[in-house]
Amino acid sequence: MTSAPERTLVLVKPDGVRRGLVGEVLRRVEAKGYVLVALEMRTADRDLLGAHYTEHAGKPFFEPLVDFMASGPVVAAVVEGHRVIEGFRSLAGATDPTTAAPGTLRGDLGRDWGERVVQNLVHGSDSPESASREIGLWFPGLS
Ligand code: RTP
Ligand code: MG
Repeated sequence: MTSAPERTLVLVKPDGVRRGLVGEVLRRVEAKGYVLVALEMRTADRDLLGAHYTEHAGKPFFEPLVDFMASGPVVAAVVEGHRVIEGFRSLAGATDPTTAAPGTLRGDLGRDWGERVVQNLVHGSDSPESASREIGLWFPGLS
């Protein structure tokens, strides 16, 4: 079956950058056969993070989540491939690193640090609509 390749937004979160896992995350993305089409390291401001996580606004973990995501640089990437949105979510594993399956990024490399918000190394867009919206936020110049 043929279909156009998808794009997704991947973030290596501040815990992943602090722990020196940027290369490992990008290595696994590329080893899977996905293609990096944009890549940038930056410390995100709270406006960008509020827009990025707008679906979670008002939830108890929203402010700790924004604090955590603003606590240091992240690596943002636009990644392309067939069914990459679903594929990267599968590679990342479940949100909770304690129960994320071995073999996944969060399962192999993450753990619960007992912090105010779950620190789980990576973000990946969860739908084509989210991917389009998030890529527009993080890489507004990308065609
Ligand atoms: P992400 O958006 O960062 O890729 O993670 P996700 O889809 O696996 O999880 P999501 O439900 O979108 O939640 C976003 C991030 O918020 C933190 N979180 N904490 N109950 C909690 O304490 C809780 N729930 C979510 C995590 O950092 C999660 O990745
Ligand atoms: Mg999410």
